[in-house]
Parts: sequence; structure tokens; C-alpha cells
Amino acid sequence: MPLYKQEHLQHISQQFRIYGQILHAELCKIGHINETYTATYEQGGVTVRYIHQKINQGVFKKPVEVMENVMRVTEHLRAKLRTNGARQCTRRSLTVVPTHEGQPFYVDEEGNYWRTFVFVERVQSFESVQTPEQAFEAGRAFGEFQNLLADLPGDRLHETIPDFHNTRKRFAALQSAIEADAADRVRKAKAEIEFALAQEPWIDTLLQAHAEGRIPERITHNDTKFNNVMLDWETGRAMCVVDLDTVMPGLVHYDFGDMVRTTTSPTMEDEPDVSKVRLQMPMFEALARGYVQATRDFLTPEERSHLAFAGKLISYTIGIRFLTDYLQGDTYFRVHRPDHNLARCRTQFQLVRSIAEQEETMQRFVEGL
Ligand code: GN1
Ligand code: MG
Repeated sequence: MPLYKQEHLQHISQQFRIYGQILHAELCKIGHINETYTATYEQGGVTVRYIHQKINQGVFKKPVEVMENVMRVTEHLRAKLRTNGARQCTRRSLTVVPTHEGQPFYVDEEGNYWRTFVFVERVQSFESVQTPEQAFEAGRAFGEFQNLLADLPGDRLHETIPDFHNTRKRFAALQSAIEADAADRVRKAKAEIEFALAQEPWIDTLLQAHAEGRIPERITHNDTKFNNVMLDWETGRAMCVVDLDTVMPGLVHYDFGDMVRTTTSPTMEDEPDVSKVRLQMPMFEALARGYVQATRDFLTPEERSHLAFAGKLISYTIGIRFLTDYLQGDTYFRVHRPDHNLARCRTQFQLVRSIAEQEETMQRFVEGL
């Protein structure tokens, strides 16, 4: 981390209700959107850690609304966990550390929004799934998250990114990006574009089911990547889920679909060798068992009947978002190498193919749960 940033971060850190002195901070490389630092402090002779995070305002246009959602959600989770007699509540749900004025964020002199969380210790996250037990834990954790939020009182949460998982709108954005060809990359992505456009017949399935009142809106996480689940070092059990910026009204399938996308293939999201990308049935089965078990109280048979399809839909949707960003010159997702977004798109589309091949078996399994 460059020095000027350290000084800046020192200044930021002093705005929050943290006792003790900041010793050092490191940039966290996980995540394509926000800027995240792990900061170590000295407090009464021991070291403790906090997360400082700068919200990406290019992506989150209304950071105040983001933090309103985050506060309502984390406070509700904490209250429910306490009522349920859970131990180690600050390891089971994120805790926002307020500023000295009691605000959930600090706005710096450049207009950047910063927030601070208690660092959850003795947990780890993974970029790709290692065992079916982990897949089960991911399904259970996000299922429990939805279940705990099912009775959130008050107004509808803000839509922090409108139409976030609206595949039809994402499809239209892709079409515009192809038309504009702003970065002169259409010719390099010919095969991917062709594949993307050919899937159009099924992309409205869930939007239609929702419009017809067959599946309800719920409170969903919307970014249920496997690396957003924190697993206990010792027990391997999921302790908490992180990255709450997109918690908002949605369909349960957006969450389950993104879990299938990130928790069933042995590969990373940007695996260069697409022949390694595939949905592994044992992972899917464990994931679905964990999820269905945790959502038993509210999930309707109609919702359950679309779970297998959801994996294909969300892998496709994220795939066309990577493709669109590639065509537009990489303005949204952080990239670390040339053609990175194209590589990410290819793995998503390979997964779509793999799911399509196994969709009936997946469907039968879910129906039998
Ligand atoms: C972004 O950066 P991260 O991991 O929090 C994106 C998700 C994508 C994901 C793909 C707000 O999430 O929607 O699924 O990348 N978040 C936003 O890896 O766009
Ligand atoms: Mg995210």
C-alpha cells in the first residue's frame, strides 16, 4: 500500500469509535468492487482488527441508502441471534462500528464514503469449493440469512442497484454494448456473443413467474458468492455471510443461483482452462440440501421447482455482465490481466452448458428433498 494511503487511512480510522491505535493496514484483494482494508490496532495490550471499506460510488450511487439497508439488516440479525440464544454474535453477523457522531459512515474530504466493521476472527473464505460439506454450509448459511430476514419489520428495503438480476435488462445492455463496440472488441468475442444471444428464449422464465404472481419477492442477499461465506477455521462451519451492499428485495433464486454458480465447479471464476469448468453433482446436492433445510419454514413448492434452473440463469446473467463490461472496455469489474472479463465470461458460459446437460438430474434431486 503506498504511503499516502496509509496516512489517509490513519485519518479515516480516527473517525470511528475504535479504542487504541492503528498499527498497520493491508489492502484486501478479494472482491471486484469496493476498496477494503484489514487494519490492526493495539487495544489495552492486545491486537484487534477492523475492516475499513471505501464504497464504490460508481457502482453504488446512493451510499446512504446502502448503509440504511446494512444497518437495518445487521441490527435485525443481531437481535434475532440473541433471541435464539446464539453465542458469539459478533462472529455470526457483521457489526458496523459507528463514527464518533454515531453515523454508520464517514465522508472524507473527497466525498468518499467509508464504513468500518468488526473483523471476524478465526474464519476463512475460499475462492472455490473444496468439499461437499463446504457446499452444504454455504447453502445453509445463505438460507438461514434469508430465513432470519423474512420478518424484517418496516418499509421495503432500498434497491441499492435497481434491476440488479434482471436478465432481460442485462440482455438489452449487452445488445447495446455490441452495437456501440466502444472498445473495438466485438470481433474478439464473437463466439461468446453468439452463445449469449442464442440463450434468449429462456431468459424471462423467472421474471414471468414473478409477474404472474407465482413466485414472491423476498429479502435476498444478491451476491452469494462462495467467498462471501466465512467458515470457522476449526469446525469448517459457516459462521457468517458478508458483503451486504446488495441485500434488497429479490427472488430467492438470485441467491440460490449465484451459490450454484460459485459453489459447484472445482475452478475459480476466471479459470483460463474452461475444460475444467463443470457442475459437480455431489456439490450441487450438498448445497441444495443445506439451502432447502434452512428455508423449510417459508420456501414454497413453486419456488423450489425453479432452484435447478436458477443456477443456469444466474451463471448466464453474470456471464453476460462480464461480457458487456469487456465490450465496454472494463469499466465496472476490477480486472487484473488483459481480457480478464472475457475469461470470466467464458467460465460462466461453460458452466451454463454443464448445468444445461445435468438440469433434469438436478431438478429430480431438488424435487425429492
Ligand atoms: C461483484 O466484487 P464482488 O465479489 O463483491 C458483483 C457481483 C458479481 C461478482 C462476480 C455489486 O461482486 O454481482 O456476481 O462481482 N457485485 C456488484 O464475481 O456488481
Ligand atoms: Mg459484492
